[in-house]
This record gives sequence, structure tokens and C-alpha cells, in this order.
Amino acid sequence: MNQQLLDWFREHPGQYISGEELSRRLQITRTAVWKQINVLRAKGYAFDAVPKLGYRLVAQPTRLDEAALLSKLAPGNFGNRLRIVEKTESTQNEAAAWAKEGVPEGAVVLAEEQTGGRGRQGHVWHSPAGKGIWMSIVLRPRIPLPYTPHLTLLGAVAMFRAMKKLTSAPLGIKWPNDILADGKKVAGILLESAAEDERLLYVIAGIGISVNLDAADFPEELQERATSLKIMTGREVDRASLVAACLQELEQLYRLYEEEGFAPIRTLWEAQSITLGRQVTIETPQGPLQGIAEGLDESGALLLRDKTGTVQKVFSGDVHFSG
Ligand code: BTX
Repeated sequence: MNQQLLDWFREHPGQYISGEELSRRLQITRTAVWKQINVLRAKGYAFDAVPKLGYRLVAQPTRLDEAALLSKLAPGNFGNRLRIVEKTESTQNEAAAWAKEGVPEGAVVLAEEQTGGRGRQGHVWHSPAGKGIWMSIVLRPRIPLPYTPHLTLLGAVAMFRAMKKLTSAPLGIKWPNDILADGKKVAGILLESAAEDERLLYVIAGIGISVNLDAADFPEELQERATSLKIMTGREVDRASLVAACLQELEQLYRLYEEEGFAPIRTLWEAQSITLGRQVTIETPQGPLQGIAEGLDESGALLLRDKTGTVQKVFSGDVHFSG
């Protein structure tokens, strides 16, 4: 039904088509026409609706095109094994299944839309169609299991650098894995790993970037907390270029980490952090902790100085700025 409706609009570019005519052509009620238009709007199509004239198709979503994306990547590197799916529950699941089949490091799964996108600790990651980067990368790091938090911080720096390259949005990294723009979340990274006998088998690095979402694309409860690159800069960003930049930055930092360990990553992370030097409250699994965030230790834990002067290591939690 969607397809027939779209075909009709594409055959009449720039023209208004009345609801009555559409209902006659497609043999559905006018209410059904209106519902179908809204389904298409949710997929990224934009329509003008003018009383008495009808509907006019004014914008179509740009699709992530495999050939276009591959042409932007350096040969033999991250992203050369690439799967782009229209809709999936979560690219994390697709990438994990692929990793179990033995796909090499650097394989990437991208989805136009996720129906069950997830963040840390069971959070929902809102992933509407055609406007974001929802991707998972298979990594096979040769590091001890307790070092995996390094990769979260490395991923955040890579995303930050890629987004900085292509946009003018005022970005900063919030510990451990968020990219904020003007205090609102614009991107996040989720690491999920599989291990056997303390040995890492693979890590799936999930990257979510709200690229071309408009304010109305976010559910009400996220309006205050989330934003997109388009909202921040007033411009659409080419998603294929941003995917390519993310993969390039990620691979470069990953090689640096393999060669020199965590120290250079830690310096890069600290330089872009908006968490350090601030008074924060951290909701940890063990309860809230308050203090001043002072830096990272060699494991990637956040060093928090409380009001008695004691420095604690925090391994996971949600940071809230309190001053
Ligand atoms: P997180 O747990 O740090 O952040 C989740 C929180 O971010 C939510 O509770 C909500 O407040 C906010 N949020 C949800 N959706 C969005 C959005 N689209 N833009 C901005 N803020 C949002 C962060 O988890 C890690 C997210 C990784 C998402 C990727 S997408 C590809 C891969 N597949 C998958 O299922 N997850 C990863």
C-alpha cells in the first residue's frame, strides 16, 4: 500500500494530489490514506498538506547506500565487510550472530531503523528510520577481559573526532560513553562482549548517533535530554560520510591502542571531557556517589574526590552534573 502511494507521488513530482483522488486510485478510505501518509512520514518522507489541494511529496529520506559507503572507505580496513539492513531489532544482535559465524574484525552492521535499540543497563535507544547512524562493529581485541572499558572510552573519542570533522556542533564527552551537544545527548556507545574462560572472544561496539532527527522525531520524554546534529547546526549531515569518518577514526585509535596501550587514548579522552573538574553525582549500581571528577585511572575508571578528600574509583554509573 505504502509503495503504491509512493509510486503515485513519484509519478507526479511537485503536484498536490487530493485525498479523494488517492482514495479512489488506491481503493481505500480517506482515513486510510491519511494513515498511510503518516506511516511514510515516520519513515522520513515529508509531505505538504493543504486543505482543498491535498498532499504533495516534498522530501524523501536519503538511504544509506552500500556502494557509496564502500567508495568512501580505505580498502582492507574497518567496514569492508558491510551489511546494511532496512529494519532490525538491534544491530548488536545481528553483529553478534555474525561474529559467532567467524566474521573477521572490522565487520560492520548498519540499520536504517531499529525496533529494539538498546543502551547500557537496559536503557532504550530510540532509533527511527532513515535519520541516524545505528551501527555495530565486530572487534576481536587481544586484551585481558578487565581492559574492555578502555574500548568504550576509545569509541567515544573516535565518535567525537568524526563528528567534529563533519559538523560545527559544540560537542563534549561525558564519562564514560556519551557525546553531548549543549548539555543534551547526541550520541552514545555500547560495548557488549563474549568471553570464555576469562578470554575475550569478541566485542561488539555499538554506535548510535542522532544525525538528522528533527525535534519531533524524539519522543516527548527525550525532548529535554536528547538532540541531533541537525538540530544543533541547522544542517543535514551526509550519513555515509559520517559512517566512514567514524570507522576511520575508530580504526586509527584502535591501532594506536594495540601499539601503545591505553595512555594516549586516556590523554585524548581527558582533553575532550566535559566531566573532569566538575562537581558530579554518579548513580552507581551500589548507590549514588558525590564529588569532583578528577581524571581516569589506567583501567578507565573515573577518579572521584569526595568532600573528605578521599579519591574513589568508579567503574560504572550515570553521571549528573551538580555544580
Ligand atoms: P546509554 O544507556 O548511555 O543511553 C541511553 C539513554 O540515552 C536513554 O535512556 C535516553 O535518555 C537517551 N537516548 C535514547 N535514544 C536516544 C537518541 N536517539 N539520541 C540521543 N539520546 C537518546 C548509550 O546508552 C549507548 C547507545 C548505543 C546505541 C547503539 S545504536 C547501534 C547499536 N545497536 C543497539 O541496539 N545499540 C547500539
